[in-house]
This record gives sequence, structure tokens and C-alpha cells, in this order.
Amino acid sequence: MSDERTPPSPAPRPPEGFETPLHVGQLNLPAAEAFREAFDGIFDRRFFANHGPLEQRLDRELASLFGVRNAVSVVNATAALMLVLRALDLDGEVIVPSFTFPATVQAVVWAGLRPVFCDIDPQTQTLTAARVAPKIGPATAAVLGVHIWGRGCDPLELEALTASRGVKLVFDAAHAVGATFRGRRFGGFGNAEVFSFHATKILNGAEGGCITTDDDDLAARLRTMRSFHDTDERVPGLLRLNAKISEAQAAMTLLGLRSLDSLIEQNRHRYELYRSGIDGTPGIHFLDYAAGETSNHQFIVLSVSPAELGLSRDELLDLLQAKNVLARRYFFPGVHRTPPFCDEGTAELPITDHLCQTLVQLPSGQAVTDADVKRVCAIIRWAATPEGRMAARA
Ligand code: T4K
Repeated sequence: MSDERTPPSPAPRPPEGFETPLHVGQLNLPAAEAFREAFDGIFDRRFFANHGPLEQRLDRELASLFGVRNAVSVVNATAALMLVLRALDLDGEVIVPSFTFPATVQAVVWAGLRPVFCDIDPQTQTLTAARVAPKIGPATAAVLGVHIWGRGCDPLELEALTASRGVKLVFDAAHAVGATFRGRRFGGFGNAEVFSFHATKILNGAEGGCITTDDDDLAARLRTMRSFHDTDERVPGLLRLNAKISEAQAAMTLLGLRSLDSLIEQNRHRYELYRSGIDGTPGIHFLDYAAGETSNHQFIVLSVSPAELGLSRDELLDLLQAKNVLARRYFFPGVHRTPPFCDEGTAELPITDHLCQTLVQLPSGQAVTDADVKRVCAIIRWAATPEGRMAARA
């Protein structure tokens, strides 16, 4: 007797993986010829460090990019955070998020201050004035907000709150080069902001960073403190560090600046391609941006809802990694769960913990092609099918 029921459709074929690993931090690189030319100039001048002409040009161009009176370039954003916290002459506690790269919090300790963790808003994944306000006490010296993924950390409300309570406000804007909040580029919020030009960032200086501020006195202190080599602006009596940028780093960063707008555009295209390839997949959600906020889209971040997807974030990651997509858990674990910060008990930060368990960062950057993005999306869509779930658990 024949079975008249419709035969089950064949199981979808698992998408092909990548032959070579696809990392999250694909580099944005200048043309090798342009870099060689810049290097020829450095060789001709025989001036490699100590505030050479490229560093000076970079500081001027960065001030113009960020729309501020002063940009002070330094060797990386971690040193920049340490310097700015010292230069503000603080004593006591600094309110910080735990949902960040460890450098944010470790810099507070290097500066001789005590971090006090504050939980974040689940939508923006950043500190908000409402969450920070109850944490401010007599020992609070500053608030250090992080514009995570280039999303604004409530800068206007935090400015109002910190001004009314007499504490300083610094932003870790390591992710936010070229991003905007309510139509304003990051760089001029709070007492100072700090940017990173690490190789994996949108503006690749190999290593590098800068501090931006409209406060001329603070800038003069920072210019003195970043180096043991005097410029014409030395402020006497300050502790100093060798955190100055080399001419080679300055050259690389200057080349990156030339193509920043185009890199942002390429990133936006990649982000939209990811969205159109994955949107609608049950249990996979993208970050949304508020009106007036623009991102540089250097980070492609998804949140996984295990109940809807039928897989945990880590099961999805295992499946992606088996296909050579080296997606990552950013940030995991929360800094509050790492030594020395958990040595005397772990702060209660339920939203931070939740995000640390559910977010995934996907490969991004110049070398990730449209075809790569489509293939990563196909793998994620497949992960949401019964066959994909079964494979992920196998
Ligand atoms: N504040 C925040 C919020 C930050 O995110 C960071 C740094 C800082 C402060 C401190 O900034 P810096 O002091 O670094 O200027 C990376 C970066 O090293 C780090 O700069 C960045 N944030 C963080 C978000 O990402 P890792 O350890 O997670 O990834 P990493 O360096 O292993 O790179 C990721 C992948 O990129 C690698 O698996 C391979 C690929 N890659 C990386 C490099 C360096 C390459 O293909 N080529 C390369 O040259 O920290």
C-alpha cells in the first residue's frame, strides 16, 4: 500500500565552512605602497620618535576629526586611560562598567584609584545616569563610561549628573572613532575621551590611541606626562611616562585617517549585509541604534536568545568555530569576575552577566568579503534549523 502523506523534505545541506580561519579582527590596511612612501620620509629625516613631524601632524588632524581643541596621541588607549586619570589629579573611587575590555578597569588601578562597578542598561549596554547616580558617594572622584561598540554612553545626562555632583567624567571611546551621538562626533564629551588605534580597530595605527579634550590645561599636563622629552609646553612637577607614539605609528594612523570615511561606509555595507542575511532568524538579535546615533560598525555584535534559537550562545559558537568562523564571546567573563576584582567577593551585576553569556562578535573588517558574510549568515540560519541544532549538539 502506498503512503499518500507528503514525504518529509530532505534535510537542508549544511553550509560549507571556510578553508582558512576567519578571525573577528580583520585588519583595515593602507596600500602597502603608501606606507613604504611614508617610511621613506621617516628614513630620510632620520627622525623616528620624540615628537617628530608626523606625531605633530597627527595631533592636529585628530583634533580636527574629533572637533576638539586638543588631541594628544599616545602609544595605546590603555596608557591613555592611565594618563588621563593621573592628569586629572584624582583620589578615591571611579565608577566603571564591568562590561568592557579589561584595560578600562585595569587602567583605573594603574592610576592608583579604586574601581566601583556599576551595572549597565540592557539596551545600550552602557552606563546610564540613572544607574550611576546612586553609586556616587563621598569617595567618588570620577565616572569612567565606555561607549561600547561605539554606542553613546549617555554622555549628555552623565555630563549633567557629574557636574551637579562635582565629580569628573571621562569616556573610554576606544570603539567610537567616527561614531556620533545626537549628531555630534564623540571626542568632546566629559572632561576627556580616549580612543584606540589598535590594529583591530577601524583606525589602524598598528598600536596607538589618543586623548581628546577641550580643556587646554589638562591637555598641557597630558602632553608633559606622555613623555620624558620636552616640547615647548612642559608643565613642571608632574609624574611622567614614556607613552609617546612613534613616527611609524603616526604614519600608519595618518594613512588610516585618509580612508576613514570609506572604511565606515564599507563597514556599514557589511553590517547591512549581515542584517539582511540573518534578520528574522529566531533567537538572533542585532543591536539597534537610536535616532541621531551612528556607528562605525567595526564590531558586528549579535545577542543570542537560547530559548528562541534552541541553542545556547556557546553551542552556536562551537558550530561556527567548527566551520572555521572564529567568532568570539566579547566580553567574557565580565571584568568583575576576574582577579583581582573578584578577590574579595563578586559585584552583583545581573545585566552584565547576562550579556557576557549571550553576545557573539562576528568577523568584520576590510578583508571580510560579501561572499564571506553571506556564508557566515548561511551557517547561522542553518544553526536555527532542527538539523543545525542537532549538529551543534553532536
Ligand atoms: N577600552 C576598550 C573598550 C577596548 O576595547 C580596548 C581594546 C581598550 C580600552 C584598550 O585599547 P588598546 O590599549 O588596545 O589600544 C583586541 C584588541 O587587542 C584590543 O585593542 C581591543 N580593545 C579588543 C576589543 O580586541 P583581543 O585580545 O580580544 O583580540 P586580539 O588582539 O587577539 O585580536 C582579535 C583577532 O584579530 C585575532 O584573533 C586575530 C586578528 N588579528 C589581530 C591582530 C592584532 C589579526 O589578524 N592581525 C593582527 O595584527 O583584543
